[in-house]
Amino acid sequence: MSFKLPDLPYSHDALAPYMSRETLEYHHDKHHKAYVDNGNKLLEGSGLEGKSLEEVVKGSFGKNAGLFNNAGQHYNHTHFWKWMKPNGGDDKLPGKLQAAIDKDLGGLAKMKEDFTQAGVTQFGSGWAWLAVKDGKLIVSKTANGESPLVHGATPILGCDVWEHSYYIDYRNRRPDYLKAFLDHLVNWDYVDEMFAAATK
Ligand code: MN3
Repeated sequence: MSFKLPDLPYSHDALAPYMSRETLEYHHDKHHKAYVDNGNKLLEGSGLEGKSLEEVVKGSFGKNAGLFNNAGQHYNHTHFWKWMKPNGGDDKLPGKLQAAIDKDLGGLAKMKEDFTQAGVTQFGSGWAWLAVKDGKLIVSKTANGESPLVHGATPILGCDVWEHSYYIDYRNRRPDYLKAFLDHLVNWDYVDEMFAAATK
């Protein structure tokens, strides 16, 4: 198996004005492509060739930093594009997911507040997360290419808070970017799909 850059599931213009064509051209076409190209070079001779992407991420964590950073970001970004959609972020969540957010996280408004706080307080580059751990939803943050996958949990929603994800559109206003992501971009149907897979 080798890594392959997935196509965006929408046009480069589709997420404007919340995420611009220019941001997606740099972030998907250049940054994500670099993780794929570098990951493929580092996969050779690593002993993890032929494994699934999740297995490469988990197998390289703490052992092969170069491969981990690129494979981890490839995993994160592959889902990140699908965690967004045009006209996303409406608050009508699928029933089971909404019920779990109410039960484990004190409701959608509180979940958004905690997710934003996680993203704002992640110093430097990294990700804010909604994940399933031991059957329950949690909000967390990680640095660089890490994800809940290497902390015993399954990510179901993540937002990239590295500056390349928002600086063109929001300059230094990371809280505004996180608010736009949650209120206008999140594809809750894809979050629900990952939630269902993680809790079955
Ligand atoms: Mn990124």
